Amino acid sequence: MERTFAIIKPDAVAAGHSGAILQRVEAAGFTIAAMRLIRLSKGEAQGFYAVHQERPFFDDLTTFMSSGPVVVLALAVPGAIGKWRALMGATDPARADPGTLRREFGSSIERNATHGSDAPETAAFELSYFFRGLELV
Ligand code: 3AN
Repeated sequence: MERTFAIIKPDAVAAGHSGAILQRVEAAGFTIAAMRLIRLSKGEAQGFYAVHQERPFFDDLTTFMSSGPVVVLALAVPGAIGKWRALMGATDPARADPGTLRREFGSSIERNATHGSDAPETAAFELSYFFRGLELV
């Protein structure tokens, strides 16, 4: 069993797509091991995306991620990290395959509906940034 960390981003929550995305999560066989609706502060978003702090889009990205509520999730299934990234699709919704979450619910490379950890080390960091061990069922 592997766990990954996922976010339903502010654009998707504001558009009322949380339920549809959670339905896709469950239909794809993930177990929801933890889930919370939160609003990040700018500083919390900066801490979460610290690996991107030198990138030109860092300020816009962290402003966007703190612009409204998000759903943070721990998802469990064998191969969860790769499986969730496959379900999300490419970072840019315009390049994401038909049927993927970002193609269906994203509107730009920034407002791309969902986040997912890209490796075991980032999954461990990201899960621990939002969830205590005791919260993971
Ligand atoms: P992914 O989320 O697919 O792993 P990363 O790690 O390259 O993509 O980027 C992290 C986040 O930064 C993305 N989810 C996206 O919202 C945002 N991002 C990436 N590239 C750009 C860009 N060129 N302009 C604006 N935002 C970007």
